[in-house]
Amino acid sequence: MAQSKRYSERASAHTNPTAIRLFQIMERKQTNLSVSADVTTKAELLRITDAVGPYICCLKTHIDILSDFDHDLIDQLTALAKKHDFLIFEDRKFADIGNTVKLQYSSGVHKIASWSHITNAHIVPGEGIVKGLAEVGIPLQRGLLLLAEMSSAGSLATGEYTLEALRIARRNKEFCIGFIGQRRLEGLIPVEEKEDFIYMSPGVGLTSKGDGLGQQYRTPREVILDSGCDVIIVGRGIYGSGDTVENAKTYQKAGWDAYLERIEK
Ligand code: S5P
Repeated sequence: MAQSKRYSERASAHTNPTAIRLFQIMERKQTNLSVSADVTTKAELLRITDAVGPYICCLKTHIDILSDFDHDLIDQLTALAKKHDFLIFEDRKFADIGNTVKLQYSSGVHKIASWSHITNAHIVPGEGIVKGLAEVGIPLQRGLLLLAEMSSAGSLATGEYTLEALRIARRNKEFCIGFIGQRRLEGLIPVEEKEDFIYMSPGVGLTSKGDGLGQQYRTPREVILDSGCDVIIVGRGIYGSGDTVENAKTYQKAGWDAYLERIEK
């Protein structure tokens, strides 16, 4: 099972270039932390990114919440990704028919596919959404995560819906590198040989249990060790209060310690 293997071993066995890069970065920097910097100005996003850059494997963005978005921001984020050695994941949560998401991914103001190594999609529209995104993403060697589960209370992504995400990913392995979810799913339907999906899990907090708007938090240990996920996604737990750099270091250590405990089990 993938969860008992080292990230480096998984890098050597994988075929998707983005998945390989992510695993290599995780091993090199000893981090399974992705910071979600959900702020609304370019200056704040760049400041947080430069501060947490050394401690993360991946920066997660919501590019459409920025009130002063411009292409210089993309140039600067790309430069920071090179400087600190991390990937960029635009959390766009595509949710339309294949033809529409293809345009949303490649075009518009944000031109997401041109700079974001990873993006994600809901499976509500069916498999066509993956086919549409893949037409843009595969030639650029990008990776896609499917939302198999959500961290929010009352999420409808459960049961058969969640299993369908796994089935769709299995049929589209060249582009689907994994899931946004709360736990590894492979145990639920038979595992196929040489299959290795990356599980990124949001809703992670060491002190808070929720935010009053439905978000629910678990600790890095619960996410990585108990649920077998690979990457912890942390937002307000890092930039919300206190010292951003110290918080990033704390989550990096908690996530990495849980991973070491998992592979040594
Ligand atoms: O199920 C989900 C999926 C995602 S991608 N629950 C989530 O919270 N997210 C995202 O993770 C959400 O959009 C936000 O950007 C981040 C969590 O932020 P936090 O401040 O609650 O840690």
